[in-house]
Amino acid sequence: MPDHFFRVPGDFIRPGTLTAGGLQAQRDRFAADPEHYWRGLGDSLDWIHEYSQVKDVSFDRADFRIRWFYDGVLNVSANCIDRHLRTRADQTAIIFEGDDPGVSQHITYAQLSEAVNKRANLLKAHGVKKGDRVTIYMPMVPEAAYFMLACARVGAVHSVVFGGFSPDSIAGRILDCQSDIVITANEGLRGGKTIPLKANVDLALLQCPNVRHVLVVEHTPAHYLTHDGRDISVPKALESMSADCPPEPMNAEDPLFILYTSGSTGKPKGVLHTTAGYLAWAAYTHQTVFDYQDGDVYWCTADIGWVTGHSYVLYGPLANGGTTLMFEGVPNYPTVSRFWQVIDKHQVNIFYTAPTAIRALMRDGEAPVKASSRASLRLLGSVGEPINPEAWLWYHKVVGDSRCPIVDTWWQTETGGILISPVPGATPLKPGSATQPLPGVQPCLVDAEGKVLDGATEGNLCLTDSWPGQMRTVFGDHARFLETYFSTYPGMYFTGDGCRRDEDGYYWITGRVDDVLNVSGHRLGTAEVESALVAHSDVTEAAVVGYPHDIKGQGIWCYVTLKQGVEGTDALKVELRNWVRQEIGPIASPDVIQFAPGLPKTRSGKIMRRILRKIAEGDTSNLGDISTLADPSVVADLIEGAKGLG
Ligand code: 6R9
Repeated sequence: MPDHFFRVPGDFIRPGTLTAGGLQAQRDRFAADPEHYWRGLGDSLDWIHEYSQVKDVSFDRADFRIRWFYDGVLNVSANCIDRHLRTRADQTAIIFEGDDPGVSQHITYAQLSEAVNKRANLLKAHGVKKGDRVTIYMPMVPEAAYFMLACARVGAVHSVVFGGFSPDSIAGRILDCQSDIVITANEGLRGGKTIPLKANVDLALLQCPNVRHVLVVEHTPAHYLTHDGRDISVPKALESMSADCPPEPMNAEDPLFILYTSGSTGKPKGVLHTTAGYLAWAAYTHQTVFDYQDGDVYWCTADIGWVTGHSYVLYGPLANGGTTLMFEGVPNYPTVSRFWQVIDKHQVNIFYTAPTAIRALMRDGEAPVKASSRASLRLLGSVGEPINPEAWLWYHKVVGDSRCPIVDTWWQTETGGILISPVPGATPLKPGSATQPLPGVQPCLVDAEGKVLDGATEGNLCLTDSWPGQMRTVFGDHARFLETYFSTYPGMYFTGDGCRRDEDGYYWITGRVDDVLNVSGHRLGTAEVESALVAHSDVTEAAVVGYPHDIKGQGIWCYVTLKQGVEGTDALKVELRNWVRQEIGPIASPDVIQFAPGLPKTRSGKIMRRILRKIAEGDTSNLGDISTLADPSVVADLIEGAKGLG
């Protein structure tokens, strides 16, 4: 793959776009006076009581603290709504595009204000107080946004559980954060199918006797079972609610939300984010990375159940007074042109999605994309996993008509917002690289012993100092927080990712370090091999894991999904093996190629390598929990297909 710069076309720059000079000025300001630089972010918020203290951080485990803007008082919903009403009451805040292409809705800031205030009063009427945890299990509809903001308005801590999770997963999360209110909808809609959200909650609550109330949004006409005294119909209850609920004054460090995320071990962790720092970072990064300006229509396809939905569907865009699109559906319903049709219908300027979606759409070729205009697009974004150069180039050329820059944004649930990313008017791009840290972000690469590595090198990605959007703790388990993130390399936050830094100072995330292979003493990123495989014209997707090998220590096992109509022959295996040797080198030569019609993925599209490793190791007696997979049935096929290969 070419390792050259893509320069952003000159006509991308508008008045107000951050250019190379402006970005460098920000970096210089940070270097000269960090506190003054951070104040610029704090001052972008609307405060009830101004803060005077900017930052109080120590990553030393004996004396640990992370506090930002910590003597200030503010409210997140007031920042996302009230402060815009004077100038933007009639501007669209949220565009809703339903699963059914015939359904869409524009919600103005004035309408958003009324909706959120009423729901905030509804929460209060059901006993929700500042600091209480509220579980939200909803489809991608405006009601989800209304209730998240209503929680913020009354000072309650929301815990959004992705609408694809099972009753058991819901129950585990409700119990872990001791939440006694659940908000759900009777049904969700995705790809023309209904999802029985309320019925799932009913099952979950068999394990959660502590839950007092379930507030039910009526999204479809379908009837649902009502447990008397516990379940409340939201539309009925709203009839008597006032549209005036004063925002609760919150300390900068009061919790805003909990979001559960999986680690490499144990049950999901409740990542806790607080009020001011999180919002300041979501707003700053949304504005800077997407060059968001007044009037832009911005669409992030992430579900509100993931951190990307929190920061870049909801909080960042609304803090900036933006117009954000919420899409209920899926990329291939009713047709594989759906994304591009939505872009034309709503004249979307900025489009932010995940590599897995792009690779899936690549399979169907260019025609479904080219059937749309996409003339409104000016910027494309990628998040969630390394984007292989092949997919990057397709995204750039086919979706973006070679016009639109791509921002490959690296971050995590734990980081609250983007940390490493191009700034599109300023940073020359390299396909597959998240490029450089944003101003104020201080990454470093360390070796296994914790030695900091300089220059062009490869190592484990850490952050040597805090940024405002950093998570503050694991809910209910601060010791686990310190253990997971601050013990591997004392004094630093360890991301769990491996990373290469090239001679231009560009960062290339190589994937989770738990996925690093050591083949004959050579270190190799699984993502590198995958990237090479998917660059082959017959391959759609690939997942690579290590397995024990008598001579090399670890061998390379490649699960490969072929394009439709391509036959998985032995000749093709030989060809792919040679292809990888050619793309990376002989050390990367695959030992096993297994053709796989489907890969085990979480519902957010991440490949579950843990399962693939077990299958490759021949250790299938204990695969662990596979219930969170989008399609658990692929596992049996893979076990069958693996027989006799290793
Ligand atoms: C935002 C989000 C975090 C992990 C992270 C890394 C991977 C995310 C990436 C990327 C390469 C990118 N990741 N963005 N890898 N390039 N642009 O996805 O949060 O679900 O917590 O996942 O995803 O491995 O550590 P989360």
